[in-house]
Order: sequence, then structure tokens, then C-alpha cells
Amino acid sequence: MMNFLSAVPHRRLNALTGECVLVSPHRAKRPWQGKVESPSEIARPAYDYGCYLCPNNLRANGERNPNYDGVFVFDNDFAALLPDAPAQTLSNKLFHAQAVQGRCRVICFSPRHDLTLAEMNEADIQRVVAEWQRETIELGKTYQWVQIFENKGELMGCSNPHPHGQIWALNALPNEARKEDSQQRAYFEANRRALLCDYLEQELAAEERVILQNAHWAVVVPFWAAHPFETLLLPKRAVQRLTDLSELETRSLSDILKRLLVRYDNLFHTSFPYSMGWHQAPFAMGGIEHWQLHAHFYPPLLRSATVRKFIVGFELLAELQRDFTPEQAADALRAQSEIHYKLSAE
Ligand code: H2U
Ligand code: ZN
Repeated sequence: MMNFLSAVPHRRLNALTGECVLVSPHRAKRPWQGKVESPSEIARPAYDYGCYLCPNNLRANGERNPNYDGVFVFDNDFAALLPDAPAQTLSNKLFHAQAVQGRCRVICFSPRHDLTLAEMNEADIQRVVAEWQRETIELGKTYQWVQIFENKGELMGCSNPHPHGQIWALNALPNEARKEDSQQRAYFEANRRALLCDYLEQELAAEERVILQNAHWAVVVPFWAAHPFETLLLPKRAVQRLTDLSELETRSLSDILKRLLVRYDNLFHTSFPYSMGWHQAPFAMGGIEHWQLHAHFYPPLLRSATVRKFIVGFELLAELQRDFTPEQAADALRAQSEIHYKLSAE
């Protein structure tokens, strides 16, 4: 059989969302020519007087950050969701709206202004994972969906280079969560197995989209990846939430996160921008066996540290599209070293 997947325009189905992505492999010149064009990266100080996330500094609401060590979490001073929004509904034929309650938290990964997760050591990354777990437990008591994410880099509209992420929790299922919930539920009802468990098993057997793995985790460029270097991080056993991980799996998670992020930085010799986030089983929904914990990484870069992909035109109006294939992206990421380029002698 001719492998049409590497030769002709086709649409791949995203089994997790039920949506298609258009792949145009015939348009791709070699995506990876080892081209590294470093924009001048200005070294940041370990502490910045003007940074509202650094220890001891003032935030916009007049509060002062503690002299924290490790991880520091606080309620976003400009929260997009409020815990006390009064319950209100509008339901009128074509006009529907519902007040939503929620909370927005900011999580500083490190007191060091100049680090990123990729450059932090495993023990410190583990403290971030532990905080994600604590927040999941706490927010899950009140809210249906706990969205942990990191928006990294100016290219992603991140306002501050201090290593930090956010957690938004709300008492509703957002669009992406709803799509993944119904796809996973339908698969589980038909097969009595979690969709992503079966999916990973096949990816591990095929190998072509696997970037790296350890005893408990694997990272693949998903078959249906829409963004050039999009990846999916998955546990190797059925796990519904971050809070279900064993001590060993948690440690192993810091290992694979570190290794993936170093590879990303090495790809274009730049502090790699991305939006990443965890999808875990919703709360207060009844059965959740169909859910499999996973993290998505959505980087915007296409060809170098400065050439990005834009979601415009056909993509905005019809569906997402990519030129080089997910398999080619996996090759490029697999070829990267796991020693950070800033540390490797040249
Ligand atoms: P991003 O750059 O990833 O958007 O994160 C910064 C967040 O920090 C942003 O959501 C919040 C902003 O609302 N913030 C505070 O909570 N307090 C401040 O003093 C400034 C910014
Ligand atoms: Zn800072």
C-alpha cells in the first residue's frame, strides 16, 4: 500500500475531539534542516525589582509576595472568573447565557526570575507537579473543571518571563473538555477501554510518532497534530487525574517533562514558546473511567525561533491545516539532544 499519509493531501481525524485536520505533505520542503537562527536572547537577572512575580515584590492589587522558596500560588488579581458571580440564566430561543462561577490562580514555578521549567532541576519541577496536585484537590471540591496551564513566551502573549503558569477552575465544562469528554465516553462505551490507553498502545507499537518515554510516561506527536510541533504527554497506565499518580509516577513525570522541554529548547536554540496544559477527569460528573489524564503542548513555532505559524484564513474559517507531517515533526524532536543547548559546549 502506498503510504498516502506522507504524499497526498488528506484529512486526519482527531479521535479526542472528533474534529479533522487537513495535512498537505506535498507542500513541505524538508521541515528540519538543522537551521538554528538564534535571535539575541538577553540574559535575565535571577531577581527583577520590577517583576510582580518575584519574591518580596508588590503586585498590582497592593499585596506583597512572600519571600517564597520553591512554588508560590495566589489568586489572580485580574481574575477572568469570580467565585461569587450570582446565578443567572438567559434562555430565549437563540439567546442563551448562564452566569458562571470560578477561580483563577497564578502559580510561580520558581523564585528565580531567569529560569524556565526546561532549565529547572527535576526536584524543583517535582514541587510544581505537587502544587498542581494540591490545587486539583482543592479546586475540585468546588468546581467541575480544573484547567492547569502554562502560557510561555512573548509569542504566546505571555506578559512576564518569570516562570509561571495559571489554573482556572469553573463550574462548567469548557468546549475542549466537552469534546474530549464525549469522544472518550463514546469510545469507552463501545470498547470498555479508555480511548487514550488504546491509542498510546498503538503509538508505542508503531514507534514513528513517539519522541521519548520512560517507565511510566510517553510523549508522542499525535497522529492528528494540527500545530507543527504539537505533542501529547500520556501516562502508560489508566490514570484519571494528576492526583491518582503514585510517588514514583510523579517523579517520573518530572523526568519526562524536563527531557521534553529541553528537546523543545534545543530544536531552534531558543526558549521554546508554547501553551501547555493538563486535561484530567472533570469533577462531580459520575463515572469517569473513560477519562485518561494527559497534557497537550501547543507551540506556535514553525521553522525557526522567529518563524511562527498563524491560525488565519482557511484555518480560521474552515479547519486547521499543516504542511509537514506529524511523523516528520516527531523525527525532528527525536533527533534532539537531552542536554540543554545553553549547557552543551560548542
Ligand atoms: P500571563 O502572562 O501568563 O497572562 O500571566 C500573568 C497573570 O498574572 C495574568 O493573568 C496576573 C495577570 O492577570 N497578574 C496578577 O495577578 N497580579 C499582578 O500584579 C499582575 C499580573
Ligand atoms: Zn520575576
